Amino acid sequence: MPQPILFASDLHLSDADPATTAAFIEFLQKPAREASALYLLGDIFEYWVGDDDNDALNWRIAAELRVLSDQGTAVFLMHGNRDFLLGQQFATAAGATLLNDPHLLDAFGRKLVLSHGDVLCTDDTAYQQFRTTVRQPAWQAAFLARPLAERKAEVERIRAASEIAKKQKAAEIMDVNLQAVATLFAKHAGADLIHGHTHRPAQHQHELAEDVRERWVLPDWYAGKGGYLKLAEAGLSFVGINTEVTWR
Ligand code: LP5
Ligand code: MN
Repeated sequence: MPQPILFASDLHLSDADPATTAAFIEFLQKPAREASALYLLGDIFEYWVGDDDNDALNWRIAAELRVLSDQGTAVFLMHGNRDFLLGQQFATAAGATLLNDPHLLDAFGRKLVLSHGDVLCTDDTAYQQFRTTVRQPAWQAAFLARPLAERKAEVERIRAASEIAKKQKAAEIMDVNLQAVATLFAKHAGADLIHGHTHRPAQHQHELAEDVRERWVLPDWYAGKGGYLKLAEAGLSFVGINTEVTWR
């Protein structure tokens, strides 16, 4: 039997939530070892200010991912809106491959588009403007050239501004825009979509002109609870971790 492929996102790992770090490490040491590949689709960390941040948690996670990849599970990392500065140094330490967003996967006879999901939230124009700025390579190089402590202080300011901004936004504008989803589907004939970011785990059907596509939304992990998607011969399914949340 071919080994399954697993997908998770939005772990938001930080020293402030040790239960989630423990749950994630248990996930890496158990179900992930039975998989041929693990796709982490962004926001693995609460935030990332550069690969030169020697915070113990960061390198503990790199080491755990390295053990996993060394024993035969291919590890793929996609950037999220909080850890888009994860670089090649971390990827190499983790034995992982960095992916572009979106990434097309062809496995078990089906096509899947993988994305963090933030790019699909096109109604959130303030966020998209922010994203366009901070995703520019020149801007990132200038940010990474600043001292580590300054970068951390800047991120704290942005997080605070983001929390205030989110309180003023209607819930709908922080979800994916259906036209943006349809446009992505149109570019990838016959593919279904897996994404995270919105923290609204569910399986949606999108009726397009020519066919019906599936959109699977990954859950966030918090206080030791989370979950992942498993792709195997039987199809896609959701597996909860320390949670009663179940959905097809
Ligand atoms: O992450 P989440 O789900 O809480 O909110 C996101 C959007 N917010 C963000 C910001 C991150 O949460 C925190 C920053 C991460 C660190 C990045 C590392 C280094 C970068 C260094 C940058 C100097 O992504 C939030 C969305 C929400 O998802 C739902 O989709 O709404 O977007 C915002 O709230 C953004 C605000 O609307 C506008 C921007 C406020 C910040 C302004 C600071 C100015 C700094 C100028 C730099 C260009
Ligand atoms: Mn996110």
